[in-house]
Amino acid sequence: MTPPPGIEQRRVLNTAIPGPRSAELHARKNAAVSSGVSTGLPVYVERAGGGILVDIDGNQLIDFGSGIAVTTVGNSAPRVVERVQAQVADFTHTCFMITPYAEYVEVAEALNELTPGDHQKRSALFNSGAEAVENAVKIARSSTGRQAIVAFDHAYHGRTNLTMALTAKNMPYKHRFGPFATEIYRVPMAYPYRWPTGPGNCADEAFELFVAQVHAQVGEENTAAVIIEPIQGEGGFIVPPAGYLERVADWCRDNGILLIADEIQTGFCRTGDWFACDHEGVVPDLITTAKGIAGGLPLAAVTGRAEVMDAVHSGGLGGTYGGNPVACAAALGAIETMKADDLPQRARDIEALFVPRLRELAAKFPRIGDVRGRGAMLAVELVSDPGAKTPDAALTAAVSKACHAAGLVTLTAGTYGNVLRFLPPLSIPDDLLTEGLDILEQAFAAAV
Ligand code: PLZ
Repeated sequence: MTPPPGIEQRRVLNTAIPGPRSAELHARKNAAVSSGVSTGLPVYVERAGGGILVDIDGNQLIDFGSGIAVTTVGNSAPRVVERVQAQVADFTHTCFMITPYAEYVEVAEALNELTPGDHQKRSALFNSGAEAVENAVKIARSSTGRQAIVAFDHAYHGRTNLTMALTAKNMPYKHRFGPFATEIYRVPMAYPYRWPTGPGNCADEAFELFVAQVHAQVGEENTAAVIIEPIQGEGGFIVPPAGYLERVADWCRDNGILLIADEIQTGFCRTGDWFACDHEGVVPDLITTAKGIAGGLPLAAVTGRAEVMDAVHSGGLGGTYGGNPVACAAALGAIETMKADDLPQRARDIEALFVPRLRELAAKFPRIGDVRGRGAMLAVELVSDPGAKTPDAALTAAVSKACHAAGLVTLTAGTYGNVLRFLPPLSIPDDLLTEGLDILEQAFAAAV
């Protein structure tokens, strides 16, 4: 992939991280912005592209975060920039619900073609991932005439009221923000590393528990939908065992329950396929997408079976900005880039480069309890005691902090805060990946 012109693809440390200008701006941030909005690494960014973030002190950081899995095609990817610039000069907004435009229809057509399954589909566009999830629930309830929604332990679906109810983790997402939406039920997740009787039993036992709990505590005939992230994101990059998703999908179908795949983090080439469901041959009834879809502009979608999507009464779905023309233009540029540059393959190449290094690290540092993920969505889970698998959030924070100080942007995740996750933009060159992994290794050596 060609990075945008002008940003040299190399790490540069001019000052301490964060530098003095960032520190100054951060003081202004603290005076102007609600302290409820926190920042993981307060370096203030001026430009970004390829695999590099340039800050206002002239430092160049290696990006292993993609703004939480958003800049899959890279920041300011050339085809995104070109389309957005043209669109913003043509018109910026009409409201699709009033006087529509072609770009929205083209994005819907692309989603219907690219998402799993070759059945008839329809799409609707929104602004954020949480809004897409809310609408998927509305559509599922409307089309089934049922109310209950089943979500999983460790799930993350957003921060709005309904999606907080779907999200599992209290701190920081839900604490003191209740009461939450009703008719949401939670079941155990198939989490191989932490499955009580061992990873080998996880698929069967987790599936049996899921079926038994929905039957006993909700009732199949009351259940509109089961919502699952095919690889859980914020919850800790939990990859269910092979076959588990397919069994859940089959069981849903047998019971007239819709399966909603939340591919907001996993979608659009991130995991080495267009969608994570593709890897397992699973075809969900509804799929939510956002993040990587539009190269950094806010856009989200629900795509699903035509008869499900069309069951909603006319005018029942919408919003002032949903499918904004500039965001749609960005999506068309991002999708064109994914196709032209074969980004699913690029994500698989990143996995091939990354995973052996992570396994070597795990052999060297036994407090890396698990290495997991797929494509360019990879993680290590850290424990203080490998036998007892005691989560080690302090070590995770220390390693992440050391990476930041060395100019590598890393993110953490996990219900227990003990997962280091890696989500590089697919536009990052190999030598920056290798350099980032060297920094990670040094960070472990210093912290353990
Ligand atoms: N579903 C699977 O990963 C967003 C959240 C960051 P929005 N994940 C990043 C934070 O702390 O707020 C996400 C996701 C999955 C839904 C969402 C929500 O997407 O665009 O943030 O609303």
